[in-house]
Amino acid sequence: MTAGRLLPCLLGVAACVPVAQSGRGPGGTAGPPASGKTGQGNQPAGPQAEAQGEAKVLVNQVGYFPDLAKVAVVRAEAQQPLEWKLLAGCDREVAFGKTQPAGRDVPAGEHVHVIDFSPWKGTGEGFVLAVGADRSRPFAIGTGIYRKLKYDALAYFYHNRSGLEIAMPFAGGDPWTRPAGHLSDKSVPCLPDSGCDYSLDVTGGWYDAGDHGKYVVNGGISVWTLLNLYERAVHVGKSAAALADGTMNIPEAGNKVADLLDEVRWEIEFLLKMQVPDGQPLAGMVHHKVHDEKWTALPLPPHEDPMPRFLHPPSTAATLNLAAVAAQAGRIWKSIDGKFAARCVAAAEKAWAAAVANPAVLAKPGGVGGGPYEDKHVEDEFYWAAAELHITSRRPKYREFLASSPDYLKVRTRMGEGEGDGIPSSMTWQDVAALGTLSLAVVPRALPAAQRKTARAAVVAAADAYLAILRTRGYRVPIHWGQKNQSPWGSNSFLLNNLIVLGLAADFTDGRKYTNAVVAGMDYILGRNALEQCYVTGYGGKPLENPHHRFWAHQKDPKFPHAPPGAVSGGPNSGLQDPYAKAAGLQGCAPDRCFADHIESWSTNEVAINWNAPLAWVLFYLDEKGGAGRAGK
Ligand code: 9MR
Repeated sequence: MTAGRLLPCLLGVAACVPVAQSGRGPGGTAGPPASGKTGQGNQPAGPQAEAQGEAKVLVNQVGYFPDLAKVAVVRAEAQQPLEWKLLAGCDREVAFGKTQPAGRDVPAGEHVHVIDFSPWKGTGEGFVLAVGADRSRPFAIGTGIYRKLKYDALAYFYHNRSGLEIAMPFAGGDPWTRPAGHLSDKSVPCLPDSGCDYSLDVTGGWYDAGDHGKYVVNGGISVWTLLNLYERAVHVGKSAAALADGTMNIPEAGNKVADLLDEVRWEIEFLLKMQVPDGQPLAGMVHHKVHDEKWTALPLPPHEDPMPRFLHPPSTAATLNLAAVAAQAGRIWKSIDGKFAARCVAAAEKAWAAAVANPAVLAKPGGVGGGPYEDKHVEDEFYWAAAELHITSRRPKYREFLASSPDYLKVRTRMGEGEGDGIPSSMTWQDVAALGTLSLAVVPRALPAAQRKTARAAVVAAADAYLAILRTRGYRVPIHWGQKNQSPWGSNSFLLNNLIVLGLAADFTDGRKYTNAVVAGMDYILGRNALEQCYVTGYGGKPLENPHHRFWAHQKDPKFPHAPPGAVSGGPNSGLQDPYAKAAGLQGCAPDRCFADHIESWSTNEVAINWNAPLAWVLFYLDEKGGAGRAGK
């Protein structure tokens, strides 16, 4: 194969153009609906796929890096290899080869072949893979495929800030501007009969998801993920400049502080406000959540929310989440804003002490008006918080606690009882032990050399487990849905979190195989999956169109905007908890197909801070590895 730069055909299809630039974003006018089955049920795969006219040649619809793996998937029952061709502009054949039959992919419920066209190094737009008469959607090959997308993924957080007017130029377009939401969070009372009778100023923070709740445990993992993106870039990676001041389109740009940190501080300030004040019986504990009394209907801009809101009782999990991320913030801001750093460390130490004194205060399941975010097991939160506190403050008590934890220097690769039970993944909002070990492995001098080696080896061992899974899957993704073969709520985030582990393993070993597994996971997110669905808004030939969100509610009411580019859907969820998904005929779906790109499908198609945070992490990582670490927009 010859490598070289390809000139796109004048009449060729331009791939990889954010949809917002081609008619359906800032102008607020709807373009043609994505082809495929948007808004309808997805039947089980297999031979039916053909009958339904589903595309057979599945690619990352955004693109591939010239120097990293390039893998596509073909739905095919054939046992023999098939011929494939790579076409550049004007259908010029530039490479060809034979597919590799890969058998039945269990989560997708269909037989597939694999095309590995990694040797092709040519760049350009509008490439197409063809197998017989079947053609893929067009895609790009280049170092810049994620250069804009990675910032769009981070812009998600500005768009979802509470307590601040979302204004131009930061909003990226007039339709996305809106008045500040929930200024009444200035004084939110305790839930009646919940054991306290004060009100707190809990303004600010990010809305959790499509709803207007703010939940400490989900804020915690989201903050950690974004701060880990920063710590990795500074200590292990080569792309800190890409996160520096002036790189993001936010009001704080120009204040000499890395923009990523400015964005994350918006949430940390809110988390600090959730701590029970001195003088109260549970001083130092942290309220689990603040949300509306009842669920509100869609659409609803945040500033028009009429519901009373309440502070829900403190929990040990929320308290340890604050302890962990405030400790993490304390070390990061030390050289940037000493006063803020000291405030964070003090809050973290106070939270730790309160959690030790109240080690089993568990949030209740169920409830109305907001998510429960309940968690029966908090040993993992204790370990995570102790790790962050140890790294930051070096007090012997944290080190002693750490060393006695069963999670010490380990990275879980199987979710325990609770969310995603039995699924091979390392972390969720509910299962956070791995976060402690990842910080210990990333931050220099957190541990003596021998222990640090053990922590890094645990990261690599977890990555090896995910790599082994990838090899068993026809779709070549480093995850499956456990023995029960059931995708969990937010399945895309389980995958994205595995990609973080794989990415760090590559950092620690220079192992290209791990980086290529990260590439493979992102290929799934961006279209190489059973539904040929790009799960991110504004990108790919079949972009996500209608996530469940109270403001980005264009599908419900055309006066409201579409989602801005860069938001990832929670993705397939075998649970099908929402009535829309149930009524859409999804029952019996193969787990990778239990999804509806419809605003009403809150259990398969919501967006959330803990899902966009790992999306941003992985995109920055890949842009560094495959795009030569270019800084700036
Ligand atoms: O992501 C959460 C998922 O793990 C839970 O199973 C589910 C039900 O408790 O809640 C999900 O989180 C939602 C939260 O409860 C409310 N805001 C939207 C969140 C994303 O769907």
